[in-house]
Amino acid sequence: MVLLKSLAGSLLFASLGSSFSILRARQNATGLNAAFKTHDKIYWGTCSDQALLQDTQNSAVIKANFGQLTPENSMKWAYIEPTQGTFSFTGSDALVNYAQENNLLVRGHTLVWHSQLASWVESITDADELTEVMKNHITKVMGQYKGQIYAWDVCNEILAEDGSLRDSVFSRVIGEDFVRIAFETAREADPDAKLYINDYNLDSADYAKTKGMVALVTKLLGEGVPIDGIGSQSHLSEYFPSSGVEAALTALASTGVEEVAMTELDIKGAAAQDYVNAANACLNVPACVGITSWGVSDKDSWLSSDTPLLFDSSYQPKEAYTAIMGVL
Ligand code: 9MR
Repeated sequence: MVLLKSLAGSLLFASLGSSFSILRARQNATGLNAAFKTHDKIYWGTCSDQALLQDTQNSAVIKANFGQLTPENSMKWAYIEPTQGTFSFTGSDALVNYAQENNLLVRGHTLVWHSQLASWVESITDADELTEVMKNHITKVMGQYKGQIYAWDVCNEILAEDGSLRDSVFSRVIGEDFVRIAFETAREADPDAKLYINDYNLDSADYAKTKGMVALVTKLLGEGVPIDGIGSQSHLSEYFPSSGVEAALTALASTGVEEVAMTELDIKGAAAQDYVNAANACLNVPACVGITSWGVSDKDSWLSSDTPLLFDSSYQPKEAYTAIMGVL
């Protein structure tokens, strides 16, 4: 009898448990990330950092709608290695911990970038010294999060608008080879992370910079440089409209790179049709694994006055959000 009772109890418990999890699954499926994932994509994410993750309204929207986080600033060189050999992981640890607690993927951003670079790096003039500094930076930062990062922006914004290599301390002092060295160092530091080259204004297949990116990645892949993905930041406006994105992603994918992603999506004015076009662009390009919105609320966008995001300043979903959910 006791046995029967406990058996009945555990059956009841099991059935309650499964209806709870079905309910939870249904609730999750109402969010943007879950809806996007039903189309064979890996994530729809956003950027954030410690202060915004502690904001309860912001955090609630993230938990309900996003499946991936990019640190907006905390992993940039100026913050993470402000003086040589001194690493400050407080902000980035907070983001990675939040992501793990909430089952979110992380895109690491970014290792080699001319901007938000520590001034001590800018003043290096010796190629061997800068190579060692770059390798050490990549190894230490990636090592801190080894096995915990889905993808890393290894090189960010290294092209000029005409498609040539941008002038930076890295290109000036080391030459183009800094790109190969950076990717090879990154592969060694965390073999499981997808390694990305990331840039902006790659939103039109005909644009010189997009062509330059296609040529560079094709060449580097031919030389065996371990690049897994091309990130197209996707800061869209009248200059780079949503209508060009699908063809541009297709061109980037034609390099033979394993995956492409829209890594910093925002759209001036946030017209519903523009957001639908952007979402469809990723949906229609098989190599596109995901979209990252560059922020949650217009209030916190770097382009706040352009109101470019999916949630307004009061964290309410905008028309563009509803339109995307309609498509999904
Ligand atoms: O959104 C970021 C903003 O908070 C910073 O002040 C700014 C500094 O350059 O960087 C912004 O993020 C940039 C990203 O790291 C790289 N692509 C362009 C983004 C918008 O400027």
